[in-house]
Amino acid sequence: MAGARCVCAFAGLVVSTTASAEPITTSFESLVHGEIITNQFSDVGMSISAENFDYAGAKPIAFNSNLLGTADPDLQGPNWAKGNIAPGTDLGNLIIIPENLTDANGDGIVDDPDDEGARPAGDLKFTFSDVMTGFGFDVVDMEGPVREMSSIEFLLFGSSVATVDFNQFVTPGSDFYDPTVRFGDNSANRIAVMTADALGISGFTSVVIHVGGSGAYDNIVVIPAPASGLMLGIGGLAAMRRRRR
Ligand SMILES: [Ca+2]
Ligand SMILES: [Ca+2]
Ligand SMILES: [Ca+2]
Ligand SMILES: [Ca+2]
Repeated sequence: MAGARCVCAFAGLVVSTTASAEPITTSFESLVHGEIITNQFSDVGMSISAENFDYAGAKPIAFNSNLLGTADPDLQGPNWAKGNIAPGTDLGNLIIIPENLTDANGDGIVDDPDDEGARPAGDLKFTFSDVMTGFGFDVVDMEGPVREMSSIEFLLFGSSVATVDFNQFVTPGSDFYDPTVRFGDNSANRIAVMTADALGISGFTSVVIHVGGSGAYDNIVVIPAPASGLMLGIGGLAAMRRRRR
């Protein structure tokens, strides 16, 4: 019985940490340049997939922004040309929708990563194992949302519940306007977390970035819904009541 009590106490402890729903940031630094993303982020309950409208079978891959002489200098940092991420900020690995998955040397790593530059380029999809209530990200080399018409769509169990056009980030008066965002060649911008409240939804289980042109993404921030903590809390409370009797 002592063991059971220990489990109850632990469940109670989980309530206080999980219910606060701390943001989780994924920076992709565990990957190497050209590494294909499959299930590397299952530990944070996130899977990432890509669709390239011009290249069937594309998968998202890592792009090391610290390298020189890559196939796309616009993705090379850290001296970003513009945007609210200061020049000198080391973003390390980014993720891209690739225009090729060529692996001539057969080491399982894409030899020469390059992002798809067609307009539109494709979709980058993030799927979560739990309901999330916030999403933010960094975007590199978005040349112009008016030209590229990128948007971000939120889905709850497969149903579309909200869409934010990238134009909103640079249009005064829009819900998600940020006067510090500057798009353009070799730009780097941090898009602040959009909360479910601000989106007018209860939460979401996947996010699709409809990528309108060239560009790379990084520092994906998600805020888990406190619901799972709440359920643990109820369970923990019931267990404590049982223990008291
Ligand atoms: Ca990174
Ligand atoms: Ca290779
Ligand atoms: Ca490119
Ligand atoms: Ca560019």
